[in-house]
Amino acid sequence: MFNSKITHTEDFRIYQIIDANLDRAREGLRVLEDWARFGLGKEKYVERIKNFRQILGKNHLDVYKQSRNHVKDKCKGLTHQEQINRKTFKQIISSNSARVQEALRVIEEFSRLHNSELSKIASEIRYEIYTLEMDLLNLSKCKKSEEILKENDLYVITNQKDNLLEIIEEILIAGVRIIQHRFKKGTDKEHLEEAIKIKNLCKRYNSLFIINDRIDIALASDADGIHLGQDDLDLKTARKLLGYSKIIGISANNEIDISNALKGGCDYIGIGPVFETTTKKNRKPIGIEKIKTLTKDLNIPWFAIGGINSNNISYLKRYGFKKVALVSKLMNSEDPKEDAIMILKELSHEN
Ligand code: TZP
Ligand code: MG
Repeated sequence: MFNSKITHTEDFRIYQIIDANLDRAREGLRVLEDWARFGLGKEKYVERIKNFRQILGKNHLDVYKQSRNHVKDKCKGLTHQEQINRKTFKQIISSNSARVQEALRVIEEFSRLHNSELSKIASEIRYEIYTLEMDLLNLSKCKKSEEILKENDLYVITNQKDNLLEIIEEILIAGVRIIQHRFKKGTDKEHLEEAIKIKNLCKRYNSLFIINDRIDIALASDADGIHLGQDDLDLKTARKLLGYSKIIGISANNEIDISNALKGGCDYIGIGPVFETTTKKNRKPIGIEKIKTLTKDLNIPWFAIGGINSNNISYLKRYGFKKVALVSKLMNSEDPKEDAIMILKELSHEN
């Protein structure tokens, strides 16, 4: 409750501190809110931050605002070099979260004696800002991966090869930006070692690095995401283990699997085999028409897979397929760079 009996100069200074810090906290929150809104498009976070701003707004009493006129602030307008150096969204999120947390801490301390309610509110919001900051940072990282997924139409999956790193570098040079590491034979140690090497290559070329099947290898190699089939660990468990900063892709070939993948919040879907494939010999193609029907209302990226090569891409494109994933065409290529360039060209052609 606000205790209005205190009215000497010292109290005006306290009110002024609270006034300045309420402004600081609300401004910092506004920066975070706008990032959640325009940068991430995350309504849930926008509402949460707006709610904090409104609570602080309601508690920004006139006595605090009026104190501005009573004591002159000699340090007004000072800017720290750090503020000028802030460039990345990560720096902006972190520094504004810190600004809000610090301001709330000051409010909490200075309002304790005359406005215990505000002190409590400041303390509660401050705690929430710690997790909010982590969420915004993780979501922002994910956003970058989401953009790569959205903007790139060729997804290349690896096979085990002696010269795999060379092949991968060639196709990265060609402009491929999504690589999935598929490792079926060998020890976990070999798996992780190879994953880390490919991850470092992908990082150099600003490309997404996805691990097939294995969440432990994805975590240990700090991959950008995981690709799971219907018999692998379920999406909910994967999300729990990987958090929101990682991409999760799902192989889904029927209405139910697609609907479950969407409900579970997967980031992209792989659908196939569209044609006969030697990479998964026992799988019958599901065909173009079926895939067209299944993907009619899909509003996340999806990749057709299975038996795709430079000869059938234009055919797929005529059916409205925009994104493809492939293994053998590039893994068994005599000239992976040249073939990757050809396929990328085919995919980018307007029909
Ligand atoms: N999932 C469905 S088909 C397939 C996978 C992993 C293999 C595709 O391989 P290829 O060599 O591009 O036909
Ligand atoms: Mg699998």
